[in-house]
Amino acid sequence: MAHQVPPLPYEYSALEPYIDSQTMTLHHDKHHAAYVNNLNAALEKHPQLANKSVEDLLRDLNSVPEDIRTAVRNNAGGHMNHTMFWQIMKPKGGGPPAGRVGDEIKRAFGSFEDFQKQFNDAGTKRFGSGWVWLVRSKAGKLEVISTANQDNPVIDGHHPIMGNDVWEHAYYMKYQNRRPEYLTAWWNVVNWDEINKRFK
Ligand code: MN3
Repeated sequence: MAHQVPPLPYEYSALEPYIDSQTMTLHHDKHHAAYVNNLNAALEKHPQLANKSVEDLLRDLNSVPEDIRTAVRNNAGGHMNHTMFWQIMKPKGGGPPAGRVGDEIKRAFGSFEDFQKQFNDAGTKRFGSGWVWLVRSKAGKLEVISTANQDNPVIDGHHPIMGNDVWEHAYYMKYQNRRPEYLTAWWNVVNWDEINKRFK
């Protein structure tokens, strides 16, 4: 069964005013769909990979045939990243993190505010396109990292707990060149319940 774009778990307009409806429509229906289509096209050449999850493909990229390795890295990455992204947002989200993830963030970063600052800084400084993440590192520590393009942290053995998309397509229509403003606004739609699930 070919990979498919999961439906958005809310309306395109649900994250207004922080993320506008037109951005959500294009981002989900066009950008995410393109990653899925390109992934399926690449995998058609190697049917033995058809039943592997995107995560399994990315965790072991060296076992993916070389002729499709870059396509899988970019497009399985794009599919996995965006599938998480829609889930870790919700209307009327935000606020300080509850549950275990809130405690662990405080322990690792000093305070929620210090964590937000580090996350926003890493997202602002990512040159070009990419993502900013909270991960549980390979060594078991909570860390803020950023990755280029559609690289998912699992490629380097980290567990992605949450991430924000800093490609221009994620914010340009509403925020134009003001990426830091988007990064700040994004905290209003963060779904801490889902992030706590991912943390476990
Ligand atoms: Mn995107």
